[in-house]
Amino acid sequence: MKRLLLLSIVLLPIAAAPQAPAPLIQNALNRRSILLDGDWQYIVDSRDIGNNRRYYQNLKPSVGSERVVEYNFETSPTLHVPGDWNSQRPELLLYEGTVWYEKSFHYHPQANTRAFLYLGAANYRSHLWLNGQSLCEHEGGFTPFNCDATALLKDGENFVVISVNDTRHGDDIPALTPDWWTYGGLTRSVSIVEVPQPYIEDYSLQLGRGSTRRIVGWVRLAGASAAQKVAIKIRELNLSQEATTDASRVARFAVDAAKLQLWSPENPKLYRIEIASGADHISDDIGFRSVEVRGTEILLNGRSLFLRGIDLHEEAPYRSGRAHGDDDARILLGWAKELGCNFVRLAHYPHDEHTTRMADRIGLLVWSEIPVYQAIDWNNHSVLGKAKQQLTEMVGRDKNRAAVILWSVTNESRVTEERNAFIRELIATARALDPTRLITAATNQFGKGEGHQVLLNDPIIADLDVFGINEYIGWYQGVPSDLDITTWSTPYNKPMIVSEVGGDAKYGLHGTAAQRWTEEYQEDIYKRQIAALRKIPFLRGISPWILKDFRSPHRLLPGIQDGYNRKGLISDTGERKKAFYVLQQFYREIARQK
Ligand code: GCB
Repeated sequence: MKRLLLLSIVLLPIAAAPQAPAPLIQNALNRRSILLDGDWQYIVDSRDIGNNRRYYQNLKPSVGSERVVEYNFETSPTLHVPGDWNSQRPELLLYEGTVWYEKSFHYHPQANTRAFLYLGAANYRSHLWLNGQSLCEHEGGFTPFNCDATALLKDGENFVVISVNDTRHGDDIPALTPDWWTYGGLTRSVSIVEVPQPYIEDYSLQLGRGSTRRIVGWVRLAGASAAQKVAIKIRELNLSQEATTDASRVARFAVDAAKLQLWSPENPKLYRIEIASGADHISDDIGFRSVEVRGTEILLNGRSLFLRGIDLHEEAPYRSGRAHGDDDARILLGWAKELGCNFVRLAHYPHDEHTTRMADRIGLLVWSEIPVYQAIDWNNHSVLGKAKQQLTEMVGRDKNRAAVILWSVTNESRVTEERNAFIRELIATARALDPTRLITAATNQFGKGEGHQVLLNDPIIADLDVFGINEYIGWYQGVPSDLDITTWSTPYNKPMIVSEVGGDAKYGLHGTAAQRWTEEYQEDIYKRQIAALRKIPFLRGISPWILKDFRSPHRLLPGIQDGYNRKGLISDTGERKKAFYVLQQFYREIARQK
C-alpha cells in the first residue's frame, strides 16, 4: 500500500513552476549585443493551441513525414519588432490573445562569455523558447527582463520562439479597463546581450542623501567569488576609486567630487562613468543632482523648483501604436520642450529606457509610474506581488537616471482600507529600493469643504513625499467657470502637483468657448485652470492631461473621438491645438519669473 502511494506520488504530474528571468543586467543598451529587431514570423493563436501543437519547436511540415505538422513559421506573415501587433495589421487592431513570434539567427559563441536574451518589454505575458527548449517566462508589459541563454545557444543557426498574450484579467496590473490601448506584442527591442564571466550585473551611482558633492554607490558582480576588485573612473573629474566585493558580491564606493557640475533641466550635465572588474568593463553617462522636500517645497540641488510639466502616454508621434526607441522619444520629449516644460509625467506605466535616457540628455525631470491604475484587486496577495515586481523592475532599470525624481505607485485608486494597505506596502518597497528619490501618487478622492472648497485628504498622502491630484473641473465636473470660484485645501503640509487637468477638443473643430469638443472650449478650461491653480500656495507643479491625443477603446464618439482620447494639446497627427499656446505662454511667464 505504502509503495503504491509512493508510486502514485512519483507519477503525479508536477506543474512546472514558471522559469524566472535572471537578475536584470544594468545598462544592457551599452553592452555588446546582437540586435534581433526586424521582421519576425508570427502565428495568431486565438484558441491557445500552440503549446499542444508545439509551436515552440518550430517544426516543418513535410510531405511523407509520420507526424502531422499544421503550422509553418517559415511561410507565415511577419511583424516588425519592436512594435505592437495592433497597429501593424488591420485585422489585429482589436485582437487580444496569444501571438507566437519566431526569429532565426546566426550565432557564434565566444569563450568565457555568457549570453542573455534581453527584451525591453513584451505586453503582457510572455514565454521564451530557444532552439525548442523553454527558457523563461515573464509577466508585466512595460519593464525589461533577460534570460540566460548561454547553455541553449548553438554555434551556427538558432531560433527563438516567443509567445505573447495580452488578454486582460482582473488580477493583472493594470486590470480590466485602462483608458488606453493595451497594445500587445514585442513592443520594445529584443537582443542577445553578451557579457564576460564574471560580469558587472548591476550598479547604482548617485549623490549621497543631503550632499551635492559626494557620489556614493555600489557595483554588484555576477558569477564571481567574493573579494573581487572593482574600479570606477570619471576621467573628466580626474577621479578614480577601487573597492573589493563583499560576500554578497557588492563593492561600495564613496567619492568626493569637489568640482562636480550638478545636473538640472537647464544644464543637463552627464559624466562618462567607467566601471571595470576583471575582464568586464562598462561605461554609462550619469548626471548628479539632489532632490528633496522641505515643507511644501521641492528642492532640486537645494533650490526651490516649480514643475512645468505635461503628461504623456507612450504613443507614437504622427502614427498610432506604441512608441519606442530614440527617434520617437526625441520627437515626443521635443514637443514637451517646445511647450516650455522642465518636467514630464510618463503615464501610466514605465516608458522605454530610450525615453528616460533622452530626458537625461535634453534636461527634463521625470515622474515614472507603475500601472496600478484605478480598480485593482486590492485583496489579492499575488496582485500585490505583481505590483512589487513591476516597481522593482522600474526602479532597477532607471535608478541611475538623474532625470527621474519621482516614483509613483498608483493613479486614481479609490480609498478603502485594503487599497490603503496595498499602497503603503508599495511605498515602503519603493523607499527600500531607492531612498534617494521622492515617492508620489496621483490621487483623485476628494472631500468637500464649505461652498466650492475641495478638500485634498486622501489618507495615503500622509505616506507620500509629494502628492498628485487629478481634477477635471470644467470637463467631468461642472463647467469651466466653476474654476473661478473653486478653492483647494489640505490638512497635509506637503508639495502638490496637479497631475491631471484638461478636457477634450478635436483639432480643427471651432466654435464658442461654451461648445464642448471645440478647441475654444479646451482653451477656456486651460485659461481658467491656470488662473485658479496659481492661487494655491502648496502647488509645486502641474502636468495637464495630455501632450498628444491617444488611442483608447473607451472613446468612441463618432466624428469626434473615433477611438481617440482627444485631451491632447497636440492631435494624433501632430497639429497643435489652441490650448497648447495657452499653456506655453504660462510656462514662458513662470520660467521668466525665476
Ligand atoms: C483620468 C485618468 C486617465 C484618463 C483621463 C481621461 O483621470 O487618469 O488615464 O485618460 O482621466 O481622459 O478621462
